[in-house]
Amino acid sequence: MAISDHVDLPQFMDGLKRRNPGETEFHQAVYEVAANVFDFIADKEIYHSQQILRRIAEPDRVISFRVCWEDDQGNIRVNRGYRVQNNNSIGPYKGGLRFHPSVNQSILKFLAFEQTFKNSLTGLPMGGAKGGADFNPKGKSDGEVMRFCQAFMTELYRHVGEDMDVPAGDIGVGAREIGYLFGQWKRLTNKFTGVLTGKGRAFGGSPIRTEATGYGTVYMLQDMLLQAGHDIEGKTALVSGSGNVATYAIEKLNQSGAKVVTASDSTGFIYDPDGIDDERLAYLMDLKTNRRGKIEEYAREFGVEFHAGQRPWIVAADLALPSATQNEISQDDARTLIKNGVVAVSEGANMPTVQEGVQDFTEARVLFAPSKAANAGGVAISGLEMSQNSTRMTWTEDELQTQLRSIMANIHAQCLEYGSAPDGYVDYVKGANVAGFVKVADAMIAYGVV
Ligand code: NDP
Ligand code: 2IT
Repeated sequence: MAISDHVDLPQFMDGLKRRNPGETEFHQAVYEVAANVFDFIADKEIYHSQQILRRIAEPDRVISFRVCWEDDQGNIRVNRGYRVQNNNSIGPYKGGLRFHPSVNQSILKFLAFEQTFKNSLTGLPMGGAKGGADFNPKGKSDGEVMRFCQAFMTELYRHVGEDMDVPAGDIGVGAREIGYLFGQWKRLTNKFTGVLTGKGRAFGGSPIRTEATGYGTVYMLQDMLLQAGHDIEGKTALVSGSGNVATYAIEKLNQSGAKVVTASDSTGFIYDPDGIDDERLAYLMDLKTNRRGKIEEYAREFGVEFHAGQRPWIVAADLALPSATQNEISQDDARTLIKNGVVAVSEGANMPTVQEGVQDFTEARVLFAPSKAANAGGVAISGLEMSQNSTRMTWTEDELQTQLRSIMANIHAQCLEYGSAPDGYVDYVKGANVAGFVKVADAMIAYGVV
């Protein structure tokens, strides 16, 4: 069949939407990749004839199950759990678990699809998956969270394994939840293996896994700025979120000499014009991670502004690191950031910018690192946690810091290889999509039709 006989991008997207009705986040994630990949494969018959993109955009399997547990009042509660195993061409399925009331099949399919390309960019042998539940951990006691995690793993355990599928944390799943999940896995299987990453250091967790995503997002920012002749030192940064990714991004930004003036949660954002220094960051981490409070308390504690129900993008700054959730930068937000002179955006969260916003950043020649490149540091250290568990060894913190820095530099280099435009601008979106695609596609071709 000649290339001209194959479907074009609009036909491909029409088919995807027809087969996955209403799954808007999934459509968005696939479109972003397909737009670049269609250009790249225009003259490469093998990728067309083997239907590679069509195959990657059809998850290997979507598992959905009932999770039944008892709350502190003795009421029976029912949630829906999922695991989307998108693609295991280059390694065991790998990706986080999200516990949030908004979780649905569309969101997990988008995340599992993205994860496939992100994991490929790390250079480590990991396929893509994502899972979670529409469980809301807010306001639940530790006992309720424990019983939920145990009920969730009681079904999930039959679908995961250290060489099959290795989950980790994401929104609403941190050290506490991973501990409960691993404890239940161990009880059900009578095995002690690296079936989850992000574990506590006392039971097989890796040094710097907690810091890795936020740090990596800043390393990507540093490399982009350096490539374009800018310096991070002295720049003002907006961060959204105040969870795992956001707080360690703030820590690394502080270490790099930038000033972070915002942080947020689902209730609004704080604006601290003097900067969230290390002391205030320690307060924020304790508030959000240990006390599970609302960010307004930070504003009260330090006498700064709290903007209820708003996101930080209205504040003028040089750098933006969206690190809360998907689609948190609307097209209007992107335009406001551009108008206020933003130089670079590094996405800590997964797909935090709407498609039209990404286009506006690109047209305005803003340096823009998409999530699959920028936040890959977390899953990269997860991959190294798997290696350490397999060999029953623990590497030193210094070794892992060096590895994380070099993995992020390598991702930056891959983006340059596939995303450099003739005018010198680097299209990191294109670079990441194509570099992530090639490895997975070539493995799939090697396997034949499976
Ligand atoms: P956490 O649960 O630790 O923190 C999430 C933060 O985002 C909280 O401040 C939360 O506010 C806020 N948030 C969550 N949902 C919404 C929403 N719908 N609207 C507004 N604010 C919201 O999660 P992580 O830091 O782990 O994850 C943040 C992002 O980073 C996600 O997109 C995740 O997929 C991505 N990511 C995470 C990795 C990791 O290693 N953890 C790796 C790569 C990407 P509140 O406290 O009020 O709920
Ligand atoms: O989106 C992500 O990369 C994560 N939530 C981390 C996945 C992992 O397996 O560490």
